[in-house]
Amino acid sequence: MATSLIPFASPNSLPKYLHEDQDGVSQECRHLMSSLPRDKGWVVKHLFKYQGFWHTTRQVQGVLACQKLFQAQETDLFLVTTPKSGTTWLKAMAFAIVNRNRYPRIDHHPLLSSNPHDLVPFLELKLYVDNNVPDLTNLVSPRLFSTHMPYITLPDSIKDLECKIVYLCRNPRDTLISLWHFSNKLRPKTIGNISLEDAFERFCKGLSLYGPFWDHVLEYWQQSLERPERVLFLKYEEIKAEPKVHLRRLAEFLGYPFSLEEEKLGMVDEILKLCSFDSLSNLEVNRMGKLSTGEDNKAFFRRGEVGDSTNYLTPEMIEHLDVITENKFIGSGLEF
Ligand code: PAP
Repeated sequence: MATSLIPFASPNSLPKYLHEDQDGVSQECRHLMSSLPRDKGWVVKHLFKYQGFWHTTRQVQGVLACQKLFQAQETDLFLVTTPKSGTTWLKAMAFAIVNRNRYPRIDHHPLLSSNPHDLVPFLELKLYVDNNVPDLTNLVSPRLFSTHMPYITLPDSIKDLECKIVYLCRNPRDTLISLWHFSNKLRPKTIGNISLEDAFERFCKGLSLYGPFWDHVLEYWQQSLERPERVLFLKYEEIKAEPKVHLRRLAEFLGYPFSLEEEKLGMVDEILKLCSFDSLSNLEVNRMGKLSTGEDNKAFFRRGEVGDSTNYLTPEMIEHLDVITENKFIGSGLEF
């Protein structure tokens, strides 16, 4: 079984949502956190359980600010994911679909010079992080936002206005391995190493960023069954297996279906190529650049494959995870 050989990041290079000092944390947030269950984090010292899911200190603050201040518009589109389930890919595809009339020239496309995370901002991790009050007045309609927030935590206006939500998840084995690698890249030296065994144990207990993984997925699965016109439920593995089918589905759901003429011109293939792992990960901006929130862009591109977890997890670990998944999803109609 492989262990991480990735060098530690310095604490200064941590994105804001992982800062642990109390300086920028509001009184309200500190007060709330003192009453929340807490446990050990993978990257930071502590995670806090808010509304049934685990967050870092600054995430709790971002979530609270967002719940209080964010006002959705009917035309807004939300991309929701469990961490490491293909968020970067989904952002690229949705951005390219929705903005294809604004950027008809693929050779001058914003995705060639900006990381998808800078084009589709996270609500709680970027816009509202640290109690920031973002100026959203210049955003063109439809506004595209993303979040890892569980359904229960979404700001009321998103639910009240019945905004469209695209939810993407990935099988828990590959999600866990991707999250473990990502955590290794971000973790400061001061809190030491996390073994894969430790990460596995915590993930299985539900103790991971925005975990329990299964509860997060089930909430949105349920919503997609109850209101399919409002919540589109996607799986990373299914997009990998049939990219064209799912890109078309995504475009239709978002309200931007491909016309016959666009189909004939090969637009579906062009967008898929632009957003592919190979194209995005080889761009200068994604090899050398950093996000405005501090992470290296390259941290979001590793293998981009289905099944890499078998290179890390023992057969016993895989079986254990599969049993948890089966038990959690029993009767839901959902499986991986
Ligand atoms: P986030 O939730 O922190 O934003 P996210 O983009 O979901 O991260 O996770 C990165 C994973 O998506 C990586 O998976 P891996 O660790 O198993 O390799 C990354 O390689 C993969 N990924 C990024 N871009 C693409 C893409 N264009 N196509 C397919 N997979 C991708």
